Amino acid sequence: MKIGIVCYPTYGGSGIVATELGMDLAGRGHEVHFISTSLPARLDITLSNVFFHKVTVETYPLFHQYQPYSLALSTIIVNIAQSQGLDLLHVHYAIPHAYAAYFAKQMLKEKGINLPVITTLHGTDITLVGNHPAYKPAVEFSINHSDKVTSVSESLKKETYEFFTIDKEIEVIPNFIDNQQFIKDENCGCRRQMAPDEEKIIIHVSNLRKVKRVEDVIQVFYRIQKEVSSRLIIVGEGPEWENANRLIDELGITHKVKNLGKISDLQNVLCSSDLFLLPSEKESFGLAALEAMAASVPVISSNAGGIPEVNIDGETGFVLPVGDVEGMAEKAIMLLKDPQKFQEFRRNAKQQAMKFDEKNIIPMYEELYYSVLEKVK
Ligand code: GMT
Repeated sequence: MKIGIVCYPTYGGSGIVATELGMDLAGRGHEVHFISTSLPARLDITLSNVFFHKVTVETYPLFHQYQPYSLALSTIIVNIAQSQGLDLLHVHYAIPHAYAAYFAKQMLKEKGINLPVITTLHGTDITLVGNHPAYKPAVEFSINHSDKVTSVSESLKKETYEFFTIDKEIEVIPNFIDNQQFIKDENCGCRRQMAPDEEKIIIHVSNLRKVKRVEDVIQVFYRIQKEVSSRLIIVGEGPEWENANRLIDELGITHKVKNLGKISDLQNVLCSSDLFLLPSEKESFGLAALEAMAASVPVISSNAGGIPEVNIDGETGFVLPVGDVEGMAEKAIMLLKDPQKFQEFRRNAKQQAMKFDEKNIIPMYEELYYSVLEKVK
């Protein structure tokens, strides 16, 4: 198949899922055309069968800061669909990708071309942004006009039906992981660089937005380090870093917290860690938690959205109500102080990550594509 993939190029979860999916599909012999504003962060463009097409948004003073991204995107979709003979288009994150895809599809229809559109809902495109009155009707319209719609968790599917009037069946295809990438490189030296041998490594990975409740991460760690010799590693960049940093200073734990920013060697850093914290306010799935579990790291998380579908309470970690920093710290301390339970949770976490292995999940997308093509024949 010739597959077009539209995604955000950033470190956000939807871009990562789209990129990993596209590269895997290329490995299975499909021709994959990525359409994005810049090269997606994890995309290996040297792979055969993988192509990148840049969306260029022409700026003009009249537009001020509101440049017409959707217009530029639908134009390039039309061009690529025609020049490359795409069989289908898979857009990740509804806003405004499903909307731009709809208009591209209409333009192509006038040229006698039928381009099936698959939309994957990732989370904030439904729960936070999509639900806003400024966007809701357009998001609802473009979901209803996609040929197929998928969501990354049962929880997100349920929320989509709750928030919008959807007349389509939404298929749940969970996020996935390449477990092969999470085999520890004993020579990487990460652990020693992050903390002295006697300290446990507590880790949080995110784009440090408000929804991630980074201050809860700090509060939980503050309580942990009083009981267990440990260090907090924060991976990622984002708007909440200043607030988090202020709290770290106030609590007097600056010397115990390290921010690595954006890193390329996340797998080895995770493989060298002991416990992952994900206290999010909203989280449709929690790909970051799955990555930690693939590295055999138990997770202390909130019960937001789809997290409980990934992190199993009392088995792979603990799941507590959003904002319950006391409870999260208590469970973390208990686990870190009980070596036997800790090893058991490590094994469970890895086993759970195996269920989400790409080998099990990517064929679900392939089947979906074939069923869509069969329908439009
Ligand atoms: O919140 C992020 O990290 C980015 C965001 C996105 O769409 O780029 O992530 C969402 O999609 C991820 C991949 O499907 C999910 O793992 C995240 O849970 C989801 N984030 C939220 O729902 C807040």
